[in-house]
Amino acid sequence: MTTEQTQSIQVEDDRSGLGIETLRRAIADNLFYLQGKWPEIATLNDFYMALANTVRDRLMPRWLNTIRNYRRSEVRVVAYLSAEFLLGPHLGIKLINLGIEELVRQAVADSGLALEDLLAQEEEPGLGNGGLGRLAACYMESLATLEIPAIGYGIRYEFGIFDQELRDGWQVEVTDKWLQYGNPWEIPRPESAVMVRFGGRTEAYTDDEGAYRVRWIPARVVKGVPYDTPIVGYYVNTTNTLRLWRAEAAESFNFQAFNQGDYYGAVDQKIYSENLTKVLYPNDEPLQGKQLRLEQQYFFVSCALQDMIRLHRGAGGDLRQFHQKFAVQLNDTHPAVAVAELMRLLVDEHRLPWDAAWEVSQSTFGFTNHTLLPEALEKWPLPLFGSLLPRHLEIIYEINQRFLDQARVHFLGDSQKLAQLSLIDESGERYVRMAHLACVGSHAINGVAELHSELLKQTVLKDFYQLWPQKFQNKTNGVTPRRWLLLCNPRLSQLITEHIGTDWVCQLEQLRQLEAYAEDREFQRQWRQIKRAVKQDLADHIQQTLNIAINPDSLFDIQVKRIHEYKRQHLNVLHIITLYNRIRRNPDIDIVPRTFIFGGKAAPGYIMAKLMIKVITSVAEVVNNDPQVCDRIKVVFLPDYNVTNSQPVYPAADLSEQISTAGKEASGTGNMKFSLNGALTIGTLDGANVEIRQAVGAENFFLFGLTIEEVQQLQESGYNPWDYYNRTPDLKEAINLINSGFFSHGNRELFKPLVDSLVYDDPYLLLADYSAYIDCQDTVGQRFRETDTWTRMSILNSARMGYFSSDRAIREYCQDIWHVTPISVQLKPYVQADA
Ligand code: GLS
Repeated sequence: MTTEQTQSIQVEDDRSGLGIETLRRAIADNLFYLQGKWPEIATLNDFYMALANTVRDRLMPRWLNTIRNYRRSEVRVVAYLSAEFLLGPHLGIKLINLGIEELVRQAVADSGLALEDLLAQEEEPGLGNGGLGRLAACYMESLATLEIPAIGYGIRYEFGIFDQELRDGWQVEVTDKWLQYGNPWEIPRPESAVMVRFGGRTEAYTDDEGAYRVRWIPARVVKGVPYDTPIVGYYVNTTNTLRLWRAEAAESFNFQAFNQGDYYGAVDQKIYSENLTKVLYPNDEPLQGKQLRLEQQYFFVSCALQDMIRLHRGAGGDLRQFHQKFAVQLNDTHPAVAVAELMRLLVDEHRLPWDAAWEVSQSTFGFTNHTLLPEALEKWPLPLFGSLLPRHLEIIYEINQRFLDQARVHFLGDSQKLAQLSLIDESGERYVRMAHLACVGSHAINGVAELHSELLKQTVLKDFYQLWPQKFQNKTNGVTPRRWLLLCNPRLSQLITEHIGTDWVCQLEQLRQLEAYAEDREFQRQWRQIKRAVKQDLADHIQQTLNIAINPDSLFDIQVKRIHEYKRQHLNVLHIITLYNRIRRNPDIDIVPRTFIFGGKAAPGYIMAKLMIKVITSVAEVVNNDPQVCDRIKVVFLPDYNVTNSQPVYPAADLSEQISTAGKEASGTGNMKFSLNGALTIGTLDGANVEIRQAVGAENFFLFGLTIEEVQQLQESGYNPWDYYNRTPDLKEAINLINSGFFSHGNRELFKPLVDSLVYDDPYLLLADYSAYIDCQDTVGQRFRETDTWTRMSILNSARMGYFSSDRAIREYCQDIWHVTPISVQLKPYVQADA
């Protein structure tokens, strides 16, 4: 035996070691023992799973030591409650954050594989609809990077956001079977399951000490099983937990039916229970009003709070100090029932006096609002709420009574004000207003961009602002530079690092040093070269997957986001048709070649949004096949827009379309990703566009359109889109062309709902903004020709985006709302495998 052979192999080496040889051995080992395959018969997915497990092993010491920190009594933990976490693929970002991307690339290459091919195998967990869910994912990543102890609580949907296919230019929804080949990133923890009750009735009783109490006798019980996913920070040990809950049948509950021979009854119960977390509701900014949705909300919130209480008590904590252990953030109103649930747990189950419990609750919760759209403000019909959560309705009544007593003093004699503030909407059919419950139950309320936070105070939450101005804050959204620059744009990241070092990755404000190079000819050349290369990659991908040839030197004009009337993808279409008409009118016209790229899903029940997709694909079909124009305009609709597919898109944009009607987009975060990657924005004064423009400089931003004040004035004075249609020839021509059946094989009915909505109603003021938009687009075209100017503007956009890092946003939440501080995680040895 050689000396080497006599040394014991420490478990640490095999499962945490980072030598190339160790990595290769680990991958081969996982392939054999976990996947049960020889390399010769292994699929790419088997190799992906083997690699994913290899990486997961390397996270374990960090993860377990982070969990140890949660349990320390003096540590305050952030609990981020969100019905959606749109994480995107894990493997790439975990390699980057662990700093092992190159090592692993080499280890994989030594086995004859390309890392990119393995990365492409991953099914992303699409457990969210759009911006709100993606924000939660960026925030989890920043919390870990900033070494803040945090747990994300949400739902482990078996089917996430549907996959989008296009058939004949229409969206078709396909079930997202993201779990079908297994999920290497999660660990089920059945031993930590909790029970969640639904329905039934309540009953008053007197306890041993003679106190009046209420008990809830539920009709059904569902088991919540947690599945944990590690979220690792960038170059730190902190690896926080995302704990997602899956509903299962509570077996004990079925025994009776089963013993009586009612086998099907018992199985029904199982199916009923498992349905709870089966599928994500696919509406962004929804008003669903579906019972199952309320069941989902209550389910995960109850699981989360029971889990937190157990953790707190397990660490020897007193429930009167619960708020010192946990800072709980409500990500929109979806988890707002938490306010009533925490009260129920504290008062009914743990026998705290009401006032003490209320103080704990209010000190625990913070509430973020993410939208002003009236149709998105959640309210539940009272009978539905009461039948599902009878005890919570009583608690809400009690909260409301006490709250209104307090408000009455402030608004003496103003009964209308009290009716407006009430947690119960009694103006017609009665509803529970979830935003009101969240406001009353939280110590801090915030919007997600300056403009949005101001509008909240003036509109939907005006009465609450009058009552408690001190509760209101702004926390402008941010995005993580690790995924949205370092990972998605490696070429640009490298160029930046070569010039200013690596600090920007965690201190995004450092990008400002690039300003010094904005006029530097050589730097500009390199900047352009990279943009060109990235555009070429996207062009190749589009050629391969959609068989559309696009010119990488054309202006890439990109709008990717959920399809919604307020986001106005159809305004963009009107511009395309206007250009098309110009070329047809004057075939020799000198216009900048443009490639219009769209991507986004429409809610399956949102007919108008689906028609918007059809109009885009129909215009694409005509334009792309018209020999007169197709070398100057191309239109592409990228199917199945999701996190994975978006990553090559942001870096390739020259122009970012952020054209929502002023006052409608709460913030936007795509706007940030584009600008960070050097795209210029054409946008309205809406959401975070306002702050992006301030940051990058008005001269580096293409502004157009009505301001929020002008929008309000126009609507108050009686907006008539028909007048705009009639007095704007280009607009009329564009709309008429759609109406004539030109883009629909002569079918004049197809787009009639869309056209009628525009010329007779136009709730989002496309026609009012049309001329300003076209003029602004003309300026964009001219400026694009001034290559050096454009490049300078592009560099300055990236250089000045530091503020929009989710690290900055999370620091603000920590300081102003959660009052938590970083704690570094010490890696204690976990195996002593000495010979
Ligand atoms: C949203 C808003 O519409 C976006 O403007 C915002 O950026 C995002 C995150 O704050 O939240 N609200 C919502 O319901 N879906 C969103 O994307």
